[in-house]
Amino acid sequence: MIIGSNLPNIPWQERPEGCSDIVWRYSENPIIGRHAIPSANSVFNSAVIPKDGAFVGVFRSDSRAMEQQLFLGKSNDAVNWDIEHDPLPLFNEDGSPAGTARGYDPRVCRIEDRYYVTWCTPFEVTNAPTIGVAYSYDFKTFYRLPNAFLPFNRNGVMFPRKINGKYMMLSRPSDNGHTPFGDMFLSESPDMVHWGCHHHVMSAGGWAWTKIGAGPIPIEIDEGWLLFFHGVGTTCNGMMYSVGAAILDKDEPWKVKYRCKPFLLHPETMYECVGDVPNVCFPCATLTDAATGRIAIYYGAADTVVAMAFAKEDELVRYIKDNAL
Ligand code: BMA
Repeated sequence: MIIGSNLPNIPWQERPEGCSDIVWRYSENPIIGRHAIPSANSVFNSAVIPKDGAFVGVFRSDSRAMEQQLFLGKSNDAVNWDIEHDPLPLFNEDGSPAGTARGYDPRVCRIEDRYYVTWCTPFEVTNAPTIGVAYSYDFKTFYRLPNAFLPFNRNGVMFPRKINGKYMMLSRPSDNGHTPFGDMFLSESPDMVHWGCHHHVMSAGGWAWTKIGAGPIPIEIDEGWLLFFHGVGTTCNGMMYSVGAAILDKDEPWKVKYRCKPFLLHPETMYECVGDVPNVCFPCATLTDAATGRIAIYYGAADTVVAMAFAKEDELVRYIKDNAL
């Protein structure tokens, strides 16, 4: 059972006839093409969230000068997106400009009256990757907070509410390059500025033998937190990014209750296997409807376009438990 809002207007398609997959793709993928912004070389690894009966999102685009920036977008149906042409401007909390949101792989999380964006951002001076944090009340003006961690870190993913009075964020310490290792950790904060009390959550292994990283904001369910993550295996031909899932403990979410042994989505379509970086399915967001248990998953495909897939919470939870490591 999903603990959350009823959102009957999220995108949905029933599982195709004859398909027995637990996660199945949208038939009209990709939903966002590589030139959805005039300056774009690619639009991928992006995050969406409901707002006022419609949907908003933060989109990663690599420009034709190969600058990595974040862009705001909006949509009435969460399939057809209107993405702004200029990168997201940031402000300091005193209202002074703080540049644009340079970086990649945004996640968006609503906590109480704020929308938080976390993304992989170059740390001042060094340009080393770390987790940027900004918040907005209206999804128009975003205020930048201090970076959450020291470099090098990627895949900062917040929980949508405080747990035991603390904000919590998953992350994946990394290196300055393409990182041939990586486990998932969880850090706590009393104020969204100071992050500590670090816990180990999951190690790379199985089909994700090189590294793993949290994907969309964890979904609260009756038995804990449903977490989609990306996992990477390295072959003689490079890295493959697939999607897996686990269920974390509700009150101590660094404890993994069940981790699904098989992956749920693996690059196999043309738009996942061919692009700027072949063989990548990189999930950054979900939309859920508590009443029906429907889950729409948004993922970047081949570092080039945005695609969507679907799952039903009850089937997925049963599958994770029946196939737990
Ligand atoms: C990771 C990030 C992701 C990307 C993936 C595959 O390190 O850069 O944005 O999707 O590599 O290239």
